[in-house]
Amino acid sequence: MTVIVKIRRLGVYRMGKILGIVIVLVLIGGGAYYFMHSTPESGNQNPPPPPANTVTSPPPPPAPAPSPSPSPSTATPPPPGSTTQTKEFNITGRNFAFSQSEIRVKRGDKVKINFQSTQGFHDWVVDEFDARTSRVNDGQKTSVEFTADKQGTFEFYCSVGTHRAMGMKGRLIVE
Ligand SMILES: [Cu+2]
Repeated sequence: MTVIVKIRRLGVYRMGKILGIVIVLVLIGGGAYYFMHSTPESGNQNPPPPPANTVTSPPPPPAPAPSPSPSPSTATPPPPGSTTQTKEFNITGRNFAFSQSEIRVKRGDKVKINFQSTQGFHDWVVDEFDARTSRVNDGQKTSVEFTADKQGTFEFYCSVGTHRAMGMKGRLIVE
């Protein structure tokens, strides 16, 4: 009985010894592994870049100065709705002139021309806005409406015969 116990104890002793050796080997191997992978390889280190690189590198382009918000008076459409108003003009025509030679409105305005002939056969026309009254004789009235959606100075005239060349014209100024 005691021999078996001794053998068993010996076996346990040997098992423990082997286990201890294995643990030591694992620790050594792990340490070696850690050591190989954590140590920097000094031979492969790149030399620091020459200082000339930083000297010759161009400076960053200067940022564009922030410009104040532009006021494009001619490029943007007029604000819708609220500021639009109808401007009405009463104009008469005779041989050979209009009662007024200049009409001034704001861009985006609706324009209404009430035209009456006091002498002769006339109309009132602005080509750029496709605005044209009917032709009327002495005492007759007519009218035309259009939107002055372009800025500039335009000529209004009478398209009857040679009336325009004879002086039946004027300026429509859209500001
Ligand atoms: Cu005329």
